[in-house]
Amino acid sequence: MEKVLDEKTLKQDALDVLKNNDLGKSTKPAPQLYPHQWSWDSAFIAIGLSHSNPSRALTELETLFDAQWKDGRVPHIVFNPNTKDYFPGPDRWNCAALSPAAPEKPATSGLIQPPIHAFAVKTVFDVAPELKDRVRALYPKLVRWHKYCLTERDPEKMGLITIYHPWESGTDNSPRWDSPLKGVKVGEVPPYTRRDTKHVNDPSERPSNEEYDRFLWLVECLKKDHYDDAKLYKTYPFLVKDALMTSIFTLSNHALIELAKQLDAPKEEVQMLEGWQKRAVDGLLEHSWNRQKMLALDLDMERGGAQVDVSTCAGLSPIVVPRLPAEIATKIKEQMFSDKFAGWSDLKFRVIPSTTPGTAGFHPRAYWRGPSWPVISWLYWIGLRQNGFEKEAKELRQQNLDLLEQPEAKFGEYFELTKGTQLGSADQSWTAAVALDWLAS
Ligand code: 9WN
Repeated sequence: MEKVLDEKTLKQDALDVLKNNDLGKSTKPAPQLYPHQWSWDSAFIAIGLSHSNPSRALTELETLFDAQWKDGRVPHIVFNPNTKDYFPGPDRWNCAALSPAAPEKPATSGLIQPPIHAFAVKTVFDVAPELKDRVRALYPKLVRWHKYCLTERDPEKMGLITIYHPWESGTDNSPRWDSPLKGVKVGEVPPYTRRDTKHVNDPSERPSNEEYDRFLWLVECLKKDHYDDAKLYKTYPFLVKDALMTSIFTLSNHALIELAKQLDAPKEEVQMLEGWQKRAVDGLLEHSWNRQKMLALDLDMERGGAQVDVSTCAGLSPIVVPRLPAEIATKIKEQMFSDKFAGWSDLKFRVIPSTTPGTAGFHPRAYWRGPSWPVISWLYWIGLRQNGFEKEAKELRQQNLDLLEQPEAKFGEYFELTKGTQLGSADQSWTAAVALDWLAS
């Protein structure tokens, strides 16, 4: 067996990945597959960079928030004008022409991704209090972002964030979306050429052409309604309350409340943030948490808010909810290390599968349908520690580091479960970033 990398080498390699993917004021998620700035990737990247260069870490988020829309949404992609090698690019989204809320420049997509940014800003601020003025300047933008999530994306006031597209979830091809997507009748999609499949070893690790047609049809529907939330809510064919997105919101919103206090924000504003926190936590526990399955499930709003019954890593997401009731935290921890997830007997490393092996929609190599994403293990490592499960957190960290220390792991985007083989892109920024945070902890 080939010798594994030592931690010092792993750290240097991780720093090199981030340096090579650095676009100046933001970082691309991967050298070729993802050549622009992605929203939640940048938050993880900032956390990874916080240990070596907190100022650059904050720049990452400042650049992202410079592209914030007037309605508060933070776009899932901010386009890098120096590359054309990505589809769908700025012309296909056409946001500035279609929506008065979109910035003229930079060009962005019209979707969102999980709001982990306030948590990242707080992480950077904790290690670099001297950045207070810059954090103060970002703070109101974070408040507007959270407001967007819990108003425009939750007109029912259920406390759960609605997504319009699997790309918003960050877990694009998860079986979570199979049933809601079935209800979408695909119309005429303008012609296009995929570029993503040429940047991976095996195109079957990426979504299929049929799935891509569906994704692009949804983009056409968003454009027809000018990315206007009120209109979309009436006519749009894919409205799903996302459990993972909402759990992440509570983690981040809790950090935002702490930031508000540190920055002496007005009392009423702190109370408003606390109100959102309560609403989101209650929403998750009342509507999404399924006691029998011991998983948080998404709600399909096109089917009267029915829970989508699948077993994926998103189901474990309430572990990141601050002040989660101990009884639920224990159930999630047990579930996480059961044979459905990190305790599955065929795993080479005891990391968290994106979908429970053998269940509906599972595929050992396909996108979000089985393989493990280190970034998800990292998120749940945070959650385990937050709930006092130190032993399990330590073990999860070590197993992920063992996986990443294989010389052929190369900071993969995701990994096959039984052999630990690297899949998707190599040199993925957020994988390097979470490795840096694990190594620093
Ligand atoms: C579409 C960049 C992004 C991540 C997502 C991941 C993947 C894009 C894609 O890559 O999504 O946004 O083309 O598959 O699913 O979580 O932010 O790393």
